Amino acid sequence: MSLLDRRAISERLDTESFGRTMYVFSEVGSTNEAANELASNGAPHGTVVIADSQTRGRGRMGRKWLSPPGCNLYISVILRPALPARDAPFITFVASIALHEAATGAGVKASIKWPNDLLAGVKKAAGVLTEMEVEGEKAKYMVVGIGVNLNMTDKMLAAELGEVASEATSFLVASGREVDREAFAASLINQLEKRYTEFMSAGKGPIIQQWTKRCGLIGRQVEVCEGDSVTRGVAEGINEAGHLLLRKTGGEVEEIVTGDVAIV
Ligand code: BT5
Repeated sequence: MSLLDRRAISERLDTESFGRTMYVFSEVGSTNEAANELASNGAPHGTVVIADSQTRGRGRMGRKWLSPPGCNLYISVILRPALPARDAPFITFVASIALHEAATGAGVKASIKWPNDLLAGVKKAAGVLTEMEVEGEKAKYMVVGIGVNLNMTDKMLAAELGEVASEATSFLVASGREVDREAFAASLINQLEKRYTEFMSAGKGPIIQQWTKRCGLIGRQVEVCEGDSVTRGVAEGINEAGHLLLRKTGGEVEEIVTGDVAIV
């Protein structure tokens, strides 16, 4: 498969600001890194950075996002929301909802896993990384980055992802259908603007509701690991701070601020 065609993405956009400034690279270190640099130099709200491959794709907490060429989507959007920095988790939720909608449109049965994963079946097909530059208590700008495994075959997953492969999948493997990358990128950008606009006008309530509906953890017994600590309980939802609510065996509800969740 060849490089991403910028025009094929642009002509499918029905947005006001998202993707109206767009950079499409064949290779970058990280689209989040590039977007952060553009944002610090004044790039407008809605600027999109897409790459066919990344050499330093990043996940949360210094982890890597493996980003081979020719098959997937690596995209970052610059946001300039008038938001308190503490509301940043909601940008990840907005992106997860958009991603879930775009996946459904591509014929993939997906679910959201707190805080930032999209699963197809039980395996990870995509991840969201929200970063921000803070000024006082407010976000000066945010960068929301999304990596989606689209057309990787089982063979490619094994060859490219090494030990991560057993827990990862792609839209192709999950649905048996190849995804048109440009069409998918445009659909994701359209969804991102739509969901972001809803969030900025209607606030957290509708986002919590839409997110909960799409989250595969709700009502399930889960285990959350954070460093050496392990917490178990039934996932009940998220609160206004974006924390995961776990009902423990004694009946009390614990708020989980950060961690990796597994269904047990
Ligand atoms: C994430 O982190 O899931 C956020 C990933 C965000 C990547 C996008 S790509 C565009 C933009 N530019 C960037 O540089 N980043 C963003 P986290 O929850 O920490 O998960 C990272 C973990 O996922 C790794 O430690 C691996 O276990 C696993 N992983 C890495 N690459 C993967 C892949 N291609 N598919 C599935 N799992 C992967």
